[in-house]
Amino acid sequence: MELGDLQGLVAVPSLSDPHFMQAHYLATVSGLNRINKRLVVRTIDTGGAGPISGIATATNMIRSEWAETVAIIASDSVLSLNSREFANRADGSVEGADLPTPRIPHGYDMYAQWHMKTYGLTREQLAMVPVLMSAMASRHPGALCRTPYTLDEVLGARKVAPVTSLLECARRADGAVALIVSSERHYKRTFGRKLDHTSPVVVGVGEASGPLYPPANPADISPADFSCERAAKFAYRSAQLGPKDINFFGLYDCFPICFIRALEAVGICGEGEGGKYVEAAYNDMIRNGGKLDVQRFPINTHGGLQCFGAPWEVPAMYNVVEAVAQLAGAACERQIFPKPKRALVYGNGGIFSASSVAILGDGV
Ligand code: MLC
Repeated sequence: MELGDLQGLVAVPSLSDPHFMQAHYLATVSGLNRINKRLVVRTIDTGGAGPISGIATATNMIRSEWAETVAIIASDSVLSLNSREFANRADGSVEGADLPTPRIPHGYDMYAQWHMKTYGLTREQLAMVPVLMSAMASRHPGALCRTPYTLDEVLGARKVAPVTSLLECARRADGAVALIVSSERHYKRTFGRKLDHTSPVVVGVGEASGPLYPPANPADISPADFSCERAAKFAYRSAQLGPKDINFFGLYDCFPICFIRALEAVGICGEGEGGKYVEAAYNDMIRNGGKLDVQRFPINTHGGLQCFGAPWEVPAMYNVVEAVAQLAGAACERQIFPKPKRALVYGNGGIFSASSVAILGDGV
């Protein structure tokens, strides 16, 4: 494809370099608007859910025949911002929240404490999440974390909030991903062949919303505040599939509680059982000499936000990139066998404020 072949552009906002109507800005500075006067452009602001909401939007543009090829762009460079500036902008994104600074980690921490009280999640189970994710990341050449953590290292790291240490936070990073979604007709015309087992397709999408930040009183938190269950239900329904049909999961994990809730929401385990599921996977890994088996734990094989890296609203796109690699059988030493036929990717925005789930298939 050439730049001028693009008929649609979807972009998510950037924290480090914000622009009014980010997608229009990108289309203008790249010259895309001049090359294609019929370009359809949209900025999506659902926070970290943005890339998956972008897939929903691109798919709708194609179904409505506004465009045959749509690029989804996510980019940010929050590692290049100095720490104080990052902290100010990140705190500012949840303006009005009655939370200590850093507000975002404290917001998730409040939900983690709620889960501990409600379902018996333990502090160790939370800390096992980055241990598992670091084992995954150590196999990916593009990940920031290249050495697996031990449980003691995670628990002993600098405390950021009451039940959150530094190693349990989304890891600030610079990064960008562009994804092109096209119609089946365009695919056949461009590649001269039908969709096959190496061509990923979008088979269903679901979205749902929650509040921008937690209630001032933790007693007011309820399971209905988490929108991921609803988004997953809509995605499964539109794909006419269920959790057992999925062979790879790319779950948003900005903090361990987000990952644990996601395990429950997408149906990998029951409500309130995410901590036990993580502990079982951790024990399995320890019994296996510290090697995490991707066949038994086909989740975030790239290492997720805590260990692969988290450039603000980009990271859900890394879930998609990893899903595409797994579906194409191109995930190298991280490859799940037999090659997955269906993948679920989840993006979460704000502090459990937006959920977008997409189900991808392998084109056969
Ligand atoms: C930081 N470091 C880490 C790390 N985070 N190392 C491993 N794993 C992590 N997760 C390291 C840095 O590389 C650096 O190392 C040192 O710790 C200090 O990092 P810092 O970021 O400069 O420190 P500080 O200013 O004190 O801030 C720490 C922090 C901050 C945890 C408060 O990084 C933070 O707020 N992180 C969370 C980011 C966040 O909230 N993202 C959005 C998630 S919500 P060295 O060697 O250079 O000293 C979401 C939804 C949405 O995703 O909509 O966006």
